[in-house]
Amino acid sequence: MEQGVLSRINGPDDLRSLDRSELSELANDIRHLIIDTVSRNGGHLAASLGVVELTIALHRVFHSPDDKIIWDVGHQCYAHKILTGRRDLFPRLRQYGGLSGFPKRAESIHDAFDTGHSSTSISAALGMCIARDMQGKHYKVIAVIGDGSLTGGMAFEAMNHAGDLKKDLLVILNDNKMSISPNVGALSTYLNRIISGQFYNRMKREIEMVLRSIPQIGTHMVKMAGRLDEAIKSLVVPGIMFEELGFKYIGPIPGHNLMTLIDTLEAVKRFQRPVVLHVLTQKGKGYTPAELKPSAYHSASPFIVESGSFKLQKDKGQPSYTQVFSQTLIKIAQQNSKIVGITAAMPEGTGLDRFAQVFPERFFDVGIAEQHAVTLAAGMACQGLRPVVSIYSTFLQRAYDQILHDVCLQNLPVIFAIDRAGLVGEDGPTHQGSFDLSYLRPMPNLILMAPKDENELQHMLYTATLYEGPVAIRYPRGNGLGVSLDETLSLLPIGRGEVVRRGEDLTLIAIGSMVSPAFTAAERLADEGIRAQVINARFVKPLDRELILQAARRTGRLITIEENVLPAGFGSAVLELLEQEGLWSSVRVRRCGIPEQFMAFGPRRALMEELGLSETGIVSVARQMCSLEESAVGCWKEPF
Ligand SMILES: Cc1ncc(C[n+]2csc(CCOP(=O)(O)OP(=O)(O)O)c2C)c(N)n1
Repeated sequence: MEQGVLSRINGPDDLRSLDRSELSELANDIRHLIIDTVSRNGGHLAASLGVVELTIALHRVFHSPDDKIIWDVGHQCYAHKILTGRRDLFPRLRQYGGLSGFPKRAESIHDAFDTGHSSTSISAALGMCIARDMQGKHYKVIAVIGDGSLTGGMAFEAMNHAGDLKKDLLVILNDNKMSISPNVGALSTYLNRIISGQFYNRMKREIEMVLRSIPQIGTHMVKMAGRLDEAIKSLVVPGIMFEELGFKYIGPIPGHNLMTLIDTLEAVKRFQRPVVLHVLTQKGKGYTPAELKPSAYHSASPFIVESGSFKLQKDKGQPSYTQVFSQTLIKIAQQNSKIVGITAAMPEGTGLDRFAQVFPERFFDVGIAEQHAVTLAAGMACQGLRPVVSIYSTFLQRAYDQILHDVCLQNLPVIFAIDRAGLVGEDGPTHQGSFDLSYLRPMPNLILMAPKDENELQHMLYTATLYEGPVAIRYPRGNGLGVSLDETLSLLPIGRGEVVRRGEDLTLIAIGSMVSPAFTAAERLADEGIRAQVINARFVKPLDRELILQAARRTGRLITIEENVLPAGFGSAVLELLEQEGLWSSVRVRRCGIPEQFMAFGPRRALMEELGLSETGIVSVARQMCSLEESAVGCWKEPF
C-alpha cells in the first residue's frame, strides 16, 4: 500500500522532523492504513479514526517513551501503534501472533500501560507521577480518556486523589459524545453544556434571578450585571467541576485541527499541576460510514471499504445467544411486570437495546459503571423488582464485591446474564471471559448455570426469573447451534443435569458450550468402540451430585469439559464432590478447560482447538484415558 509521508515515520522522532505542512497528509496516510487494515481484520475503527490528529500532536509535542501516554480502554491506540515503530506490522493487527488491538507493554516501550477495561488511565497515570517524583525524575505523564470512560467511578476516584496530590499530570478528555452508543448520564449532559456554552448562560441566568429576588436593590444590581459579567464568567468557568476537583481546566478545543492541538499541547506542557484538556473529536472521522454509524463501527467485523457493508451479516443464519437472550427477556417481561433490564454502556452488545425499545421505562443504561449496575439491581430487588443485569463476563469482574456483598449476602433475586463467557477471540486477554465460573463459584446463595444451546438459554432465563435468589447464566459469544426454539418456556429443576447420551466406558461431563463438542466426540469414540456417556451438567452450582456420583461409580472414569480456567472451575467442583464422597482415589478424572494463563488473541475456533476444547481434543483425551489405563501406564487423576 502506498504510504506517502507515513513511509518516512519509523518512530516518534521522525514525526518531529516533519514540516508542519506535511502533518495533515500524514493524518490521511494513517487513516488509510487503519481503514484498510480494519476492513480486512476487523477491529475498533471509529474510536481510532477519531484520535488520529490528537495522536500526531501528542507524539509531536511529547517525547515517548520518556513521557508516558496512557490510552484509556486502549481501543483507540491504532495511530499510536503506527507512529511508534509498528507501521509495517500493523496489517497483522489482531491476527494470531501479530499486533495486539490494545496497548501492550510487552509489545513496545511506547505502550506505557496495558489497557482494555475502561476508566483505569488516570489511576495508572497518577501512580506513575508519584513514582516519578519519588525518584526525582522529570518526564510528563498523560492520560487520554474518553467521555464514556469518564463515567466509570474509578476515573473519579483517581481525579479526587490527583487533585489532592497536585501532581504534574495531564488528563486529555477525548470527548466525542459517544460511548459505544451515545453517552448517557448527567456528566454527559454537563459536558454538552460546556461545549454549547449553555453552562455559562444558565449560570448567568440563575445568578440574575437570585439578584432580582433581593428586595429593592436587586433590580439595580441586575442593571449593573453588564459590569459584573466578567466577574461572573470567572466564577463559572466551563470546567468548574474539574476545577473544584483540583485540576486546571482548558478547553474545549477542536480535536481535528492539528495546529490548534499542537499549540495548545505546547502551552499546556508548561503547567506543572493537574490539568484537564478538553478535546472535541468525532468518532469515525474521515470514513463516512463510520461517521454516520459510529456504534456499528465501534468494534467492526471485516467490511468492504467502498460500500461500508460488513462482510459477515450479523443477522443472517442461526441467531446469536445474545439475540435469543434478548427476545426471551422481552417475552418474559411481557408477562412479568417486575422485570427490568440493566446494562453498563453496552445496550447493543448485550441485546438490551431491543428490550429498551419495547420497555423504555424499564430499561437502565448506567454508563460504564458495572459496580453501580450491580448494586443498583440489588436495591431494586430489595423493593420487589426482578432486575436482569446483562454484562460481559470480562467486565463483570469489576463488580466482584458488589455481587458478593450486595447481592449474594442478602440473597437477593438479581439475575446476571453473562454474555461473551469463554473465549472471545481477537480482542485477546483483556476481554476473554474465561474466569467467571471460578470467580462466581465460591459465592454462597448464587445459582450458576450455563446452557448447552440457545433453546436451553431460554428456559434457564425463565427459570431464573422465578427463582427467589441470585442467579447467574453464562453463555458464549456468537451464534447458537441453530436448534429450534421451544414456543413454551419451561421451568428447569434447580441443580439437575441431564444425560444426553448413554455409555459404559467413561463419562464426559460438559458444561455450557462444551456439551455439543462432547456429544460429537462421544459419537466418534463409539466408532472406535469406546462407549462414552455424555452429561449436560447445566448447573455449576448446585451441582447435580446424584447424577455425577452415579456416573463416577458406574463408569469409573470422568472427563470434565468447560470453557473456563481450570483453577476453581467446573472440573474443580466435580473433584471436590468426589473428595467429599471419598471417591477421589477410585475414580479417574481428567479436567479439560483453559489453563491458568491469559489467553492470547486470535480466532476463537483456533484458540479452542489449541486448548483441546474441540471434538478432536476431547476424543484424544478420552482415547488416552482408556488406552493408558489398559496398558496400566498411569492414572489421569488431576492433583488438587
Ligand atoms: C470496564 C469496561 N466496561 C465496558 C467496556 C466496553 N467498552 C469499550 S469502549 C467503550 C466505550 C468507551 O467510550 P469512550 O471512553 O467515550 O471512548 P470512545 O470509544 O468514544 O472513543 C465501552 C463501553 C470496557 N472496555 N471496560
